[in-house]
Amino acid sequence: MLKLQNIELLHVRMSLKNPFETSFGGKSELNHIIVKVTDENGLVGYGETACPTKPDYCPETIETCLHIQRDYLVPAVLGKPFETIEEFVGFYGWVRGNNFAKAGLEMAVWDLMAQVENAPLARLLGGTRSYIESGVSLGIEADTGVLLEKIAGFVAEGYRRVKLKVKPGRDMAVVAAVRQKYPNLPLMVDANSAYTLADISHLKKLDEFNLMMVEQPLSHDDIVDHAHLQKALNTPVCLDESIHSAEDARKAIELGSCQIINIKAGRVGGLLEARKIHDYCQSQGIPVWCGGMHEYGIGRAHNIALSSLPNFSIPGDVSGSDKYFAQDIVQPPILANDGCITVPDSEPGIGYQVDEAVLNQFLVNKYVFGE
Ligand code: OSB
Ligand code: MG
Repeated sequence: MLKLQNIELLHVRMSLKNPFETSFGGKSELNHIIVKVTDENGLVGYGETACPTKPDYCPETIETCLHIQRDYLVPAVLGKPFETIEEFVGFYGWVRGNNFAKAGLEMAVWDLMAQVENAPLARLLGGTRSYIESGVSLGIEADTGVLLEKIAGFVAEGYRRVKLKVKPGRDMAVVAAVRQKYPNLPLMVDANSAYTLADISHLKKLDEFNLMMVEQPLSHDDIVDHAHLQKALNTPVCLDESIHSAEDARKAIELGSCQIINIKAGRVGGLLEARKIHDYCQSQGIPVWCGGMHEYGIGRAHNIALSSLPNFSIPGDVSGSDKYFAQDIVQPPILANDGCITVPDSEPGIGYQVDEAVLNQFLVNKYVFGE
């Protein structure tokens, strides 16, 4: 039996090494919430709500996440005994949406449960990989020469695939330039909903470039138009924003809206739902990969554990921390070696230690509940 005796919500602000631009805007500063849970025996679990500051990727923001966590999720779970993760998420099953807010708390409980079981988180989840293949997601650059230089650096480091952010006006010519220089590079694009069905003939030009996939070309909440688009394209469509649950995945796959799904624990409310999507996709022959939300070391460690599941068969957006931050909040530093990240398998839990000194350096606010 488990029981959360104390919950801390830590608003931690960090700067990205390089500003990141997507079709909906740019950012250089992150405001994530580190969720720290302590059980009756003093064991501590960590999770991360890696929600964007502004409601530009999803409807949630750092402030809505704090509101939902403080006013609804924490009161629903504090001090309540539970045996399983299903029972735990059931405490707040009546809360609609707000998946990033839920995920930070749920992931902290997974870390705690792994420690109670004395097992690495990857093993508790059912992971089978000893290392994960890592890719990079590169923002839109005003100057294609700058983008090509960045790609050269990451390719030299050994990263296994490159994802380019695209938008109307910064798409075909950019992809053509990258393809010309790297004819065999595993390459894909992510449009973050920048196009509509009126752009079908334009998007068909992507088929020339032998891309692994095009991610979320159409509306953030659509699965119907994506099905029309997928019929017209040879390039596989991958959904990100549109998928919030295993039910969403089932509907999208039944409609033929995509051939690949990007799984982010935050977007789907936690690791339990992420694993359900993984399992359903596996049963349907649909490969998945782990997306990223510029996570700090805690969320990144959870992503590594998730990516160790067998159907995560395509390199994802989980890169080494050094791509994003001058200094991260966990030890040892999370690094890719020849494009691979080792899945921690010796210590119980997420397998990285939180560096409280660094975390406190970036701490903006702290909310403490319980004893
Ligand atoms: O659409 O996958 C996305 C970052 C923030 C919000 C949305 C997305 C992204 C990324 C970066 O592509 C992934 C990463 O490097 O963590
Ligand atoms: Mg995406």
